Amino acid sequence: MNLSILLTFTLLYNVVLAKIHTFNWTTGWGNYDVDGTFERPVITCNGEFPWPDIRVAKGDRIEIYLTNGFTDANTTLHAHGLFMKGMNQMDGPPMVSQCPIAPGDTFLYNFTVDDNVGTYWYHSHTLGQYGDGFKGKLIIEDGENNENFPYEYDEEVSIELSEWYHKTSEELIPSFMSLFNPTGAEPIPQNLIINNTKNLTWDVKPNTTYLLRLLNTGGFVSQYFWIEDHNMTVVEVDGVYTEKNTTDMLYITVAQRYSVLITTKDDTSKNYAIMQKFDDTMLDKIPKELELNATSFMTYNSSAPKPEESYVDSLDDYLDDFYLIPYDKVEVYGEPDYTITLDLKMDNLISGVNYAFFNNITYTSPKIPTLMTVLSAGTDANNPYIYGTNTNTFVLNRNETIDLVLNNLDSGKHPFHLHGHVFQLVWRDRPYDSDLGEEPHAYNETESHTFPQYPMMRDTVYVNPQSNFVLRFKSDNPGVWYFHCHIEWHMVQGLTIVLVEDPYGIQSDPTQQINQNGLDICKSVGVMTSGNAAGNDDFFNLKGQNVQENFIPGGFTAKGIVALTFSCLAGILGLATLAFYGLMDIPDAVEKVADDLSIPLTDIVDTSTHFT
Ligand SMILES: *[C@@H]1O[C@H](CO)[C@@H](O)[C@H](O)[C@H]1NC(C)=O
Ligand SMILES: *[C@@H]1O[C@H](CO)[C@@H](O)[C@H](O)[C@H]1NC(C)=O
Ligand SMILES: *[C@@H]1O[C@H](CO)[C@@H](O)[C@H](O)[C@H]1NC(C)=O
Ligand SMILES: *[C@@H]1O[C@H](CO)[C@@H](O)[C@H](O)[C@H]1NC(C)=O
Ligand SMILES: *[C@@H]1O[C@H](CO)[C@@H](O)[C@H](O)[C@H]1NC(C)=O
Ligand SMILES: *[C@@H]1O[C@H](CO)[C@@H](O)[C@H](O)[C@H]1NC(C)=O
Ligand SMILES: *[C@@H]1O[C@H](CO)[C@@H](O)[C@H](O)[C@H]1NC(C)=O
Ligand SMILES: *[C@@H]1O[C@H](CO)[C@@H](O)[C@H](O)[C@H]1NC(C)=O
Ligand SMILES: *[C@@H]1O[C@H](CO)[C@@H](O)[C@H](O)[C@H]1NC(C)=O
Ligand SMILES: *[C@@H]1O[C@H](CO)[C@@H](O)[C@H](O)[C@H]1NC(C)=O
Ligand SMILES: *[C@@H]1O[C@H](CO)[C@@H](O)[C@H](O)[C@H]1NC(C)=O
Ligand SMILES: *[C@@H]1O[C@H](CO)[C@@H](O)[C@H](O)[C@H]1NC(C)=O
Ligand SMILES: [Cu+2]
Repeated sequence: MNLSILLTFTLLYNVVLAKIHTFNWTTGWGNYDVDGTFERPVITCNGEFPWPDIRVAKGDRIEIYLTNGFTDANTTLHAHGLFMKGMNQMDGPPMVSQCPIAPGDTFLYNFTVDDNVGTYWYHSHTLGQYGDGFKGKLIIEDGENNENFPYEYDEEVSIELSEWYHKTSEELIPSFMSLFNPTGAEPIPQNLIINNTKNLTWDVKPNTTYLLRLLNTGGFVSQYFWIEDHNMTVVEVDGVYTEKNTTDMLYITVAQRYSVLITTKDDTSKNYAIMQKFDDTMLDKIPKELELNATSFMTYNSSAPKPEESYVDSLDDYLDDFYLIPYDKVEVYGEPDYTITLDLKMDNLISGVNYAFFNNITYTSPKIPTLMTVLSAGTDANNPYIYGTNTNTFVLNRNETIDLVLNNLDSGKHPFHLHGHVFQLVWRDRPYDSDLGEEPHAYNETESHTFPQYPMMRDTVYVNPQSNFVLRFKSDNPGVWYFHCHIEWHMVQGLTIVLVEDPYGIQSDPTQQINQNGLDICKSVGVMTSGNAAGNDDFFNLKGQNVQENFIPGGFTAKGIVALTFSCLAGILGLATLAFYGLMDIPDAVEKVADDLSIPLTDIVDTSTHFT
């Protein structure tokens, strides 16, 4: 066989094997009782809930026609963890790589899965929508029937974990981002769910090794996960195969995935508890009625009794993912060419609303999707200024080693996700506890640190309270990529940066030009498709750009300004107007504000005048 015949044969062979998976989805609303205690509106797919799984093999093409069936909200879809090489416009975040899809419009997400295998998910990237149910699993087989998976197993099964609210995001966001919530306390979920239900039964066969794919598709709280009297051997995290590591408990932040091997017992006389537990340190308040754990059932024998809940001695003994080793043993990349340092904090702006900041900037969407600014800016595309001064946009050169140093000045844990990449977690510091008088600990770049030889790689990782981590990755994927906290509440508060990676590489790639469908949805939603962050053709004129509110002026404390703004508002507008703006929807709103701020009620407002 000569070379050209061989090549033709190989090409044909590939064409035959690579499948196209087409989905035609319309969003909508329907009423469902997900947790068995309360019926509420959820986001449906073609009128149904939950959303379907996607299962493809590496190399396949996915085509999703997504029609916005809402009457009053935009939407978009993101395939979480997929690299989207050369296909940045299919990544999903609105005003980053595409325009929002307006009601009635259809956008075709058309991409091949070239470089990813393993456990992923898709979800709306429009604020709050995935918490309302717009999400599903996306499993990528490594070869036909997953034949290239590096470990042996008999059966495969997936389990999706999440928290669940009884109110919709539409109801929760206005009271969360309000004067009535000056500490930025996140809404408390009502339940833990599993596979979009509770009390799940997993029927298992004895003497069988299962590949169990676990996904936390929640929008807020991390979960501990364990199965009574069964070990789990981790073999994949976020699409990266690992050396085996056996544990009896996992800690899974929102957006993370773990694949584990579980070998069942050869005795079918007894059933076992599958346990989920909230990381309650992430909850500002723990209401008495909130059940912090949920029990499901690993069932060997349906006529044997259901198990009781299973306890663990300590929640501290979960597998620390820092120590996992990628199966491919990728060595720690060399010294960085470029380092981005981010200081995270939460604070109030002048309106009294609590926001999240990186380096004092709360992400404020540009007027033009950043990818379209890249494509229209010519040689100016490598100047971060044109992307706006309120978007935290960093420009990365092609094929460099990048360090992302994150200093968490906040007392909460945050799970961070980078689009378009997996990164090496080269450093993660321990938690620092303000209750023990410890100050937030920033990463000291001049100190010498020892990094693992084969750092763990994944796409979502948590930072400890008042602590820091260092992520290292290669800028080998030209595109505009979000890096953000995956707690949806913190996204709403602006905890995001944007990486413009190899802008000239984006410009010169024919497949990276915005397609007609992409241009059409912009036109429909009234967004221009060229210009700088302000929509100006003079790229160095940012007049008219979107910016955050002012900081609280010196001399005032956050508490003081909140109290002042609150009493002014109440005084000027009166109670009826506040109610009109939906600000009074929270029961005992004033008491709550006073309590959150630990100040007397009378410091906020003369209650006898305004609130009787
Ligand atoms: C998708 O479904 C809608 C409604 O059933 C139909 O009108 C449309 O033609 C379908 N589109 C494709 C590409 O199949
Ligand atoms: C789960 O079990 C509890 C207690 O028996 C019950 O109240 C609830 O409705 C069940 N939930 C579902 C979704 O089956
Ligand atoms: C949809 O997006 C456009 C463009 O950003 C915006 O002007 C409009 O307010 C959005 N619509 C809704 C309902 O949020
Ligand atoms: C999806 O993209 C591929 C590659 O650009 C193209 O060949 C194919 O026609 C597209 N699919 C549809 C339905 O437009
Ligand atoms: C969880 O749901 C998926 C469908 O999304 C299903 O394939 C799987 O079997 C379910 N897991 C269990 C343990 O029932
Ligand atoms: C789990 O693994 C540990 C350590 O390898 C072992 O001591 C223990 O017996 C195992 N437990 C079960 C239920 O297999
Ligand atoms: C499990 O396998 C062992 C050894 O291979 C065998 O002795 C036992 O009977 C099997 N148990 C069941 C329940 O099939
Ligand atoms: C589960 O939560 C309940 C109530 O919140 C508590 O009484 C029980 O001890 C918890 N069980 C476990 C295993 O943590
Ligand atoms: C497994 O994880 C533990 C930390 O939980 C770590 O100490 C150990 O080195 C890891 N082993 C392997 C082989 O990854
Ligand atoms: C943020 O603002 C504070 C207070 O004004 C200042 O001390 C700090 O240097 C600023 N941080 C950055 C990264 O600009
Ligand atoms: C960048 O790196 C990729 C992957 O290592 C390589 O294929 C590509 O040729 C490199 N590009 C340049 C301009 O060095
Ligand atoms: C950082 O480390 C260097 C070298 O050990 C030390 O001199 C310096 O004081 C440290 N800086 C801080 C802020 O701790
Ligand atoms: Cu966060």
